[in-house]
Amino acid sequence: MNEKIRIFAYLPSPRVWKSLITAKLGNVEVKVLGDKPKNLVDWLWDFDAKKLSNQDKDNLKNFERQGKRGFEGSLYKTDSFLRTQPFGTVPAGFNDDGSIGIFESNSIMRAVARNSTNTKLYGDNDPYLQSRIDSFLDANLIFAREFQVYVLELNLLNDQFYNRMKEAYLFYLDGIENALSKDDYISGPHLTIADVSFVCDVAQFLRERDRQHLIKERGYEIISKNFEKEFPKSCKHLLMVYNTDEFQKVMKGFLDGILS
Ligand SMILES: N[C@@H](CCC(=O)N[C@@H](CS)C(=O)NCC(=O)O)C(=O)O
Repeated sequence: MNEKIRIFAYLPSPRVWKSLITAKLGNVEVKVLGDKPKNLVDWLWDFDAKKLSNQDKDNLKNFERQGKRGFEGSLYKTDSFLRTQPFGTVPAGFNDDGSIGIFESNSIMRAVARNSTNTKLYGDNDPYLQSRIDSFLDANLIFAREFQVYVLELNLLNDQFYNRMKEAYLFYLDGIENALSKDDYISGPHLTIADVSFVCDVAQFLRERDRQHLIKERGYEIISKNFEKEFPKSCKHLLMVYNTDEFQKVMKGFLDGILS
């Protein structure tokens, strides 16, 4: 199979899992390049991403840029990386020859789904069904963005960050719980990329439970404390989908022991 999508990112990353799970469900070839988060300072951020030596870094001073979000210090982003990835973020997706950049993990996942013959994953080529899936993905991104800020600010947690996160969590899960009262899957009668995105982002959010001591030290309770009771349909759905082969092969027990 030929590479259809390439992704450069820190690994492991639930943002990349969205595309990898979709690739498994849709039989699409995705190539992933990357390293642990702390090691990405030693990589050339490019379609042809590669690990840099100190000598390489000296020769590539013109590509040295300051990290903007989640990274401190210098990153080596090529001009062509910033042309194709205007926000300069990872995961960075590309078409097969690197001429087109695709950013935002939900959009990279959509690109994988659009390359699949399994059209059910993304609304069966029906513009309305596809747009309904997009609606869930947009709602999911707002939740995920609040969550990104929450995680980055956990050491400095205050009422404002905490309450924004709590509201975003309750709003998103309330909508998912309602959707699951009507349909077997989030966006209709079968699994779509709306479910993939939900599982990856909510699973990552639930891992706030690992950090409950820190959250308590800051004077707060974990936001997902009553997830199982408050959102029973979402919880059941999460576990059901998470336990299927394609998800397990990528997520490798990530949620084991986290839910009661
Ligand atoms: N919502 C985006 C988030 C991407 C993002 O913010 N990535 C950060 C790391 S978590 C980044 O690449 N920062 C680059 C920088 O600091 O310059 C997605 O899901 O892809």
